[in-house]
Amino acid sequence: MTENTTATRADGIAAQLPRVESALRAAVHTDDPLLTEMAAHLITAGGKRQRPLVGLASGACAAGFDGGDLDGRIVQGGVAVELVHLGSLYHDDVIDEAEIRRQADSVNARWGNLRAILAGDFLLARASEIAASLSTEIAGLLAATIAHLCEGEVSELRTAFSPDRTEDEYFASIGGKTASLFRAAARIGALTSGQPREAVDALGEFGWAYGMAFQIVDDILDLTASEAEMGKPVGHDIAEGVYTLPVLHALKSDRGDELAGLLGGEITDADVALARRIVHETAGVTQATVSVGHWLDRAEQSLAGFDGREGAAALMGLTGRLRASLD
Ligand code: GRG
Repeated sequence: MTENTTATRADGIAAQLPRVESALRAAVHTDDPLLTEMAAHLITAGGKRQRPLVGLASGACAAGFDGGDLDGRIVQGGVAVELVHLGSLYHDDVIDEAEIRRQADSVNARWGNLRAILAGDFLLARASEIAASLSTEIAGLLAATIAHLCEGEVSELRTAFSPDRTEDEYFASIGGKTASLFRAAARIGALTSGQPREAVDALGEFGWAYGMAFQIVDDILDLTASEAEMGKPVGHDIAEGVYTLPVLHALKSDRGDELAGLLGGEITDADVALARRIVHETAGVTQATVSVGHWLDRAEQSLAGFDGREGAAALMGLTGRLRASLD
């Protein structure tokens, strides 16, 4: 299959995203105008809708699907997952005291922490309602995934400001906070399209490996991209004491002691810039990029049983784009 065909198929699935958008808006509507406005705030602000895309494309891996409109249950699955993602962003921005999200004011910056937490709770409640309408298994899966997100976040907090954070601790944390939701997106797409158990598991594997790669890329870009490219402040992880894969590699390099001297506690903006420069001057980013490649290889290998399926071509399009984002 040519790269062009792969890209076209990914775009074909993306053509279903407007259905996700209108269902998202319907899901957050309530009789209270303030709650509706707060709950819709980040939906309006944008976002890449990566998790619904993985869900839709996984649904399109079903045998016999050859394009056209996907079943409404697959769309609703993608909506439930995006609502959990949104809820986690509302809470995360309160935790981090972040002011900007999706190039807009964060909900906490605009309405305060109390309302941001409540609006985040509301999004999780709506996600749970939709999941329960799909099946008991999907409701259980989404609930377990919310627990994994919390575990991932708590494990990140436990190792905050620790230059001794291990790679295993890093991978456990990103598995919980990011990969678990991508895995749920893929499994829900497979379940709502009625695929057999082996297919649900294989697509879940895809989601997990893709989610790991996605978070490592996010972590690399926090160190290498500009504020304009990211639409939010960069170098944020180092300032927050979250030492990500490139930093952990750099700490093991011959510049490790120099870098460790800057880390471990509150840090000035000038020292964040210096720490970023040191990481750049080591092989840390390159080594983390190699790790992204391994996770993406693993994601692609899990699609072996879906050769020729519409959705598999779309998922391959996503891995290809993530690979290219670091070029
Ligand atoms: C209550 C569900 C819940 C969770 C509580 C706060 C928390 C525990 C978890 C935070 C998880 C988190 C924010 C992980 C980061 C994931 C990540 C890579 C976010 C950015 O995702 P993108 O790039 O963002 O897909 P857009 O804006 O494009 O959707």
